[in-house]
Amino acid sequence: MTKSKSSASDCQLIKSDCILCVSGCGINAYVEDGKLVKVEGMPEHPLNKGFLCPRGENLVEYANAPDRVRHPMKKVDGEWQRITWDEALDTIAGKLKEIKEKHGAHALAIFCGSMAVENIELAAFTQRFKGAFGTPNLISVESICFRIRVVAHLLTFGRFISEDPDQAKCILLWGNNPDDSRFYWADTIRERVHRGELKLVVIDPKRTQLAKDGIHLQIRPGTDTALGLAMLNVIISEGLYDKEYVEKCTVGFEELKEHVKDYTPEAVEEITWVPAGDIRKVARMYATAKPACIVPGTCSLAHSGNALQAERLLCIMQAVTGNLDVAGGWAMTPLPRLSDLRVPVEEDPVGAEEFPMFYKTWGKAVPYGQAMTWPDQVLSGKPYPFKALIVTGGNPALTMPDSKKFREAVSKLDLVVVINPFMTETAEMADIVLPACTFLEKMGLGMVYAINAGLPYILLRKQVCDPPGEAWADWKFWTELARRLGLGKYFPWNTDEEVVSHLLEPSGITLQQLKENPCGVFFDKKNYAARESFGFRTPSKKVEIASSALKEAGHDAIPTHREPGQSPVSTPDLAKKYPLILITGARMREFTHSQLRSMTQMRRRAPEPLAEIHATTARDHGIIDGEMIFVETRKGRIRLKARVTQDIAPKVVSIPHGWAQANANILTDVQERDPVSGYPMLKGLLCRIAKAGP
Ligand SMILES: Nc1nc2c(c(=O)[nH]1)N[C@H]1C(S)=C(S)[C@@H](COP(=O)(O)OP(=O)(O)OC[C@H]3O[C@@H](n4cnc5c(=O)[nH]c(N)nc54)[C@H](O)[C@@H]3O)O[C@H]1N2
Ligand SMILES: Nc1nc2c(c(=O)[nH]1)N[C@H]1C(S)=C(S)[C@@H](COP(=O)(O)OP(=O)(O)OC[C@H]3O[C@@H](n4cnc5c(=O)[nH]c(N)nc54)[C@H](O)[C@@H]3O)O[C@H]1N2
Ligand code: SF4
Ligand SMILES: [Mo]
Repeated sequence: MTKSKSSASDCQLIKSDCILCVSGCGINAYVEDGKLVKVEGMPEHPLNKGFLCPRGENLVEYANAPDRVRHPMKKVDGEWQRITWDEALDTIAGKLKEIKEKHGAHALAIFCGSMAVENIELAAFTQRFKGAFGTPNLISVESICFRIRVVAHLLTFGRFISEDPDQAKCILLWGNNPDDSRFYWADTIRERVHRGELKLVVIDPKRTQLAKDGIHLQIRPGTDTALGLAMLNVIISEGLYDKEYVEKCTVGFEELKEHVKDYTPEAVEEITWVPAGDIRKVARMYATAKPACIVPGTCSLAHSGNALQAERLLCIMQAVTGNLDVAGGWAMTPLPRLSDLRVPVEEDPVGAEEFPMFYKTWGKAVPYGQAMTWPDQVLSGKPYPFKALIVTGGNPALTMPDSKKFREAVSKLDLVVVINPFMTETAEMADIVLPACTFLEKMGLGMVYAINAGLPYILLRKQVCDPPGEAWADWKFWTELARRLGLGKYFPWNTDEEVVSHLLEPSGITLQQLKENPCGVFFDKKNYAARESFGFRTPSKKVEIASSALKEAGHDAIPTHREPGQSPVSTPDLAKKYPLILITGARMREFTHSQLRSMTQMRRRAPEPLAEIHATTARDHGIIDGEMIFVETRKGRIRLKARVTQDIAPKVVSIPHGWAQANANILTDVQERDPVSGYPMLKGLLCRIAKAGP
C-alpha cells in the first residue's frame, strides 16, 4: 500500500481509483484510522484529471454506509439469520455437491453483473470457479452491454479498434450523452466546439445538453442503421469516400455501393424522422472533415433490436471514409497482457446454440452464455434443469429485462446465493447472502478502457479503508468455496498481493513497479499503424464490409435496416394500443444502474425517477409537469413522475432504469431481441401513458 502524509492534516493520502462505474477515475483518498474521511479527484490521472462526478465526490458516504451487509446470512422461514462464514460455505458446498451429482455441473449458473467489466479480479475469479466446478453457464451483463461491439469489430476488422477522438475535427456522438454517462469528457467536447476546433453532430431521440452545441439529428429510436446507410448513400454517390483506402484495405465495397442505393435520404427521412437535407449535410461534413470519429454510446445501439448490424455499420463508415488507424479517428489501444485464469469447459453454455455468433467468433468462444435465454430454460427445464444460481457484482432481479420472468426463474431454484456489499433486490430473493468488500476495501488493478478514452495505462487500486464486519473480497469467497469442494488446486492464492501479482505476470509490469508509481503507469503507446503491424485478422486480411462469416450463418452480409420488432411500421395494430415509443435506461449522474439509492446526498439531488415526455404528448394526455403517470407496455406498467420537456422527440418517452419503485424492466421484453446476438431491445418498445392520480 502506498501511503503518504497529507499536508493538510495527519490523515493518510492514498492514490487509487473509483470503479463505481466503468470509467475508473483516479482518486486521492484521505484515510484516518482505517476510515475514509475525504475524497478528491486525482489531478495526475489521465482520464478525470482531478475531477469527480457526484458519485465519486460522495465516496465518503458510500464507504461508511450504515446499510452494508456485514455478516453472512441465511433465510429461515422468510427471516434473515446471521451465520458464520464456515456455516455459509459448508452449506453452499454441500448443496452444490448434491446438485452436481444429481443433475450435473451445468445445473449451476453464475451471474456476473457490471462488475465483470470494472473489477478484473472479480471477473477472473468468477470465470475460474465456473471452469473448475465444470459448469459452462456463466451468464453476465455481457449479454446486454458492450460485448456485441467487440463481436462487430472482430467480424469486420478481426480485432478491436477503439475511438480516439482527441484530435477529431468532426465527432458524431451516436446515442451517447456524456453529460450523464461520462462527465469527464462532456466539457472537453463543449470547449473544443466553442473554440471552433470541432464540428459536433448528436444523433439521439433526445436533445441532450451537447446536442444544443452541435447539429442534432433527432432520430426515431431503433432506426440508426437506416440513417447510417443513407449517409453512406450520399458519401458514395458524391464520391466523398477514401478511394485509396477502400481499394487497398476493404472487401465488399461494390456490394455496399449497390446496397445503399435504396437508402436515399428522402426514403430514410420517412424511416428515421431525420430530414433528408440534414442527412446530406451531416454525411458531407463527416466524410470531408478529416479526421472524423463516430463515438457511439456503450449500449444505445446494442439495445436497438438490430445490435450487431448497427455496430458493424459504424465500423464500415469509419473504414470507407479512411478514418481507421488515424489519430482523431479510430485506433488500436494496447491492453496489458494479464494472466488468463479461465479453466476450459467442453460443454457449450446456455444460448450458444440459438446465438452462435454471440458465443463464438472465428472459432473462439467467449466464457459466457447468452443470458437472455436463461430464464426460459429454467422455466421449461429443457434441455436440462437449472437448480442453483450464484450472483456476484450485479442485481439482475432489477437490471435484466423482463424482471417478472427473471424473478420467476430465480424463485424456481433450489439454491440462490448472492455476494454483494448491499442488500439488493436480488439478494432479498436469495437463500444465502454474503458480505462483499467494495473496491475501496481490497486491492486490484485499474485500467482505462472507457469508451472514447481507451488508454494503455494501468494503476494499482489500493485498499483504502477497512472492510465492515466480516466482508470479504470476492476472490477469497471463490477460493474458500472451491477448497470446500475439493477444487483447492485451482486456487493457490492466499492474499490480495498474490492475486494481483499473478494477474500481472505476463504483462511485464510488476506489483512493485505499480507501488512505486501510485499515480499509475503508461505501459505502451496508442497504435496508429495497426494495419501494418497487425494486419486485419479476418480471413480476407482486409476490412470485411461484406461479412463472409455472417453470410455463411444466414445473416445479412451487409448491414440492413431492420424495422424494430415492435414499431408503428412493423406492428401497426399494437401501435394503435401503444402509440408511443419507449427508451429505457437513461443514465443519471447520481446513480450507477440500481446502485446508490440509499445515499442521502444522491437522493437529495435526484429523489425519484422521472419519465421524460414531450410537451405536445403531455398536452394531448392532459398531463402536467410533475404529475404521476403510468407508463405501460404489453408486459406491464409502472408509476412514476412526468417530466414535461421540449427536448425529447414527440412520441418518445424516456425513463431511467435501476429504480425498484418504478422498475423499467417490468416494461421490457426479452422476446424482442437482435436476431444475431440475442441482445434485448431495451430501447424502441411501444408504450402508452396515462395519468395515475396522486
Ligand atoms: N451516471 C452513470 N453513468 C454510466 C452508467 C450509469 O449507470 N450511471 N452506466 C455505464 C454503463 S454500464 C453503460 S453501458 C453506459 C451506457 O450509456 P451509453 O450507451 O454510453 O449511453 P448514454 O451516454 O447514456 O446515452 C445514451 C443516449 O442514447 C439515446 N438513445 C436511446 N435510444 C436511442 C436510439 O435508438 N438511437 C440513438 N441514436 N440514440 C438513442 C438516449 O436518449 C441517450 O441520450 O453508461 C455508463 N455510464
Ligand atoms: N431497462 C434497462 N435495463 C438495463 C439497462 C438499460 O439501459 N435499460 N442497461 C443495462 C446495462 S448496459 C448494464 S451494464 C446492466 C448493469 O446491471 P448490474 O450489473 O446488475 O447493475 P448494478 O446495479 O450496477 O449492480 C452491480 C452490483 O454489484 C455490487 N457490487 C459493487 N461492488 C462489488 C464487489 O466488489 N463485489 C461484489 N460481489 N458486488 C459488488 C453493487 O452493490 C451492485 O448491487 O444493466 C442493464 N439494464
Ligand atoms: S465517473 Fe464517477 S462513479 Fe464513475 S468512476 Fe468516475 S468518479 Fe467514479
Ligand atoms: Mo453497461
